[in-house]
Amino acid sequence: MGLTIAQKIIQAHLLEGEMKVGEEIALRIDQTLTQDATGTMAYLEFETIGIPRVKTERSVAYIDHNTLQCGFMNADDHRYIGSVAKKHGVYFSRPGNGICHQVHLERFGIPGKTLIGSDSHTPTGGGIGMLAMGAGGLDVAVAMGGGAYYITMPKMYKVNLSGKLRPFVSAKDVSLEILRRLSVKGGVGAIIEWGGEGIKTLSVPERATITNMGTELGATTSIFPSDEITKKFLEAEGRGGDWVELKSDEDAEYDKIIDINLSELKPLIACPHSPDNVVTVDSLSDVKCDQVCIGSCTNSSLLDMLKVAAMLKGKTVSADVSLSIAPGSKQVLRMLSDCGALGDILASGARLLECACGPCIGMGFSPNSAGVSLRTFNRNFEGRSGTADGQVYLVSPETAVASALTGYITDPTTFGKKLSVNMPRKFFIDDTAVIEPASPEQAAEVEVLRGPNIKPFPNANPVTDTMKAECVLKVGDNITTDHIMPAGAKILPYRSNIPYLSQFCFAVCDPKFPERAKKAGQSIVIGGSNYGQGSSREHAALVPLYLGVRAVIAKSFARIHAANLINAGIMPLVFANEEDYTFIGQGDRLVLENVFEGMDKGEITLVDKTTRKTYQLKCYYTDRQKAILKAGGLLQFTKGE
Ligand code: MIC
Ligand code: SF4
Repeated sequence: MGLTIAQKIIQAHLLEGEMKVGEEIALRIDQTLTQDATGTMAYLEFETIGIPRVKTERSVAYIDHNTLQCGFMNADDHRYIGSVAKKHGVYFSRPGNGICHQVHLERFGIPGKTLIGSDSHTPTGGGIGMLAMGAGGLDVAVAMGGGAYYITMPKMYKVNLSGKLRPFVSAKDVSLEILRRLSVKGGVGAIIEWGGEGIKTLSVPERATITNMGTELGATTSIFPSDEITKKFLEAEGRGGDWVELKSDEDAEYDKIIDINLSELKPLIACPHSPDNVVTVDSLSDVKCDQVCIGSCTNSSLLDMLKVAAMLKGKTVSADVSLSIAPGSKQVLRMLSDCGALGDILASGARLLECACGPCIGMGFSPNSAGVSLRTFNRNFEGRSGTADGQVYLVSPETAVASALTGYITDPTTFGKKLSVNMPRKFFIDDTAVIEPASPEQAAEVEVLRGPNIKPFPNANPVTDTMKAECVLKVGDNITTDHIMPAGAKILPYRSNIPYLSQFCFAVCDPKFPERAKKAGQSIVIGGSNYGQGSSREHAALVPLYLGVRAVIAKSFARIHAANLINAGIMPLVFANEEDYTFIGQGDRLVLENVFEGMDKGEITLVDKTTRKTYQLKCYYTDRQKAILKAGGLLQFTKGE
């Protein structure tokens, strides 16, 4: 039987396990990336593991999330990451150089290589044929130290594209279409390969938009072949030598095949508060906009920005709309400025933000009260914008501009017949904002600079055979990591200060949760399906750990979050009968019995002392995961190895 592209890369990097769907496999990791909001913790963990120099082919530390610097916290963390990177062999992309995924694609990504990043949108690298996955910071730390990355062997889905996008219909609309069809759970446990004749009409930035947003499907990752288009992109980056061809075998088998005819797509929009809440743009034409934001790792490439500039040229943004533009990297900004397109953008009345995540993670530019904000981003979870009642819609850059100009949600295909931009054959290359690490000989002299915001992480808590705990919170389906551990300008600067962060745990669902959990001492959280979807932030596990959470019982879990819980020594458990979810209430006194035997059997008994009922819970832990839980988390497990 032939192999898919992902299976080929997995086969070439397989350290342990068999390529059988559902089995745990261990992969050799060629490259890692971190960003600053998850990076401080990842490097603290790397230091604790105690390996002097990274063993990957390339590891890069980016500063892109925490760039507001209201006080010493972010600046201290930047200095910490810069110095720790220098000491241990990691390249350091300075603040202002751009969003990790955009810069990594431009300057470091290589087709056929494995990449893990402490950010859920790492699959952006799939746009050039990398096997690129989001992971918790600790998994990235272990990989930097030369350790394997463990995943469950995914199913293989294929999306066959045919036709060609019409003018003003965009790669973003392809992402929204697949989300409309599959939902935010539709990609769980799968790698999505994009193929068919239609991919020949999509450039690398467009492909990267699509693989980036595959994260919102819950997919392990998404990948495009590496073809002539990939080659042209790498050549434009002066990296033609990094190109290799990658394609699936003719007789490769897929678990699911989805067909999308690009020519038939219409501009789409995801309504508040979920990326799969998708309708056509023209169905919302009476909705007035307050704010429009263009940027984020989904839509901040030069191609996107040139289209935006072409649409804005000679026009003025509606007086009722505040428009922001954040190019994805210094390279994009420089080229926009050199060709005059930046002038067209600014002349329209747009506000220029720095090359960073910014409003996407609530770092400034929050909308007004109940404001309608159209964003070219990938997530519109409730409260994420920083305005609790903000109404965030996800759109393409084309829809964003058309709407910013009219002041209403506007279908951009009504805008004109043609939208063409000239992409340069060579990109402007300037890597001065990437600091090289010290040589192994000089590394000993590098001092790691730590600020007072860095606090020790929570103590390990090995799983015990009987675990008595109170149900301190019961939540519904699709709880995101933004619910569990919110971000935003006020909280994000404290990512290396777990005690401080703990005050905000589950603030969106129930502000009293931290107090209650602390009082209970040991606790359990009950969740619905797809618990922990969204980001890779391990803080959504470390903070509950700090507050005493010992287990989360849910109908199902998102991949990265389940791994983060185990890494933190918290048991993710699944209801054997989903209906049992209904019977457990907040405040119930719960006991997990015969845990060790249950872990081996794959089924643990839960006794609800309050209602005197007994339930069966499934746990699908591998021997490695059982050992991690018994050790009290991956860090202890790794140190003890
Ligand atoms: C996000 O988009 O939610 C983030 C912020 O980039 C996160 C990482 C984090 O929480 O720091 C992600 O996607 O993993
Ligand atoms: Fe940054 Fe937003 Fe992308 Fe996350 S999704 S990496 S916050 S731009």
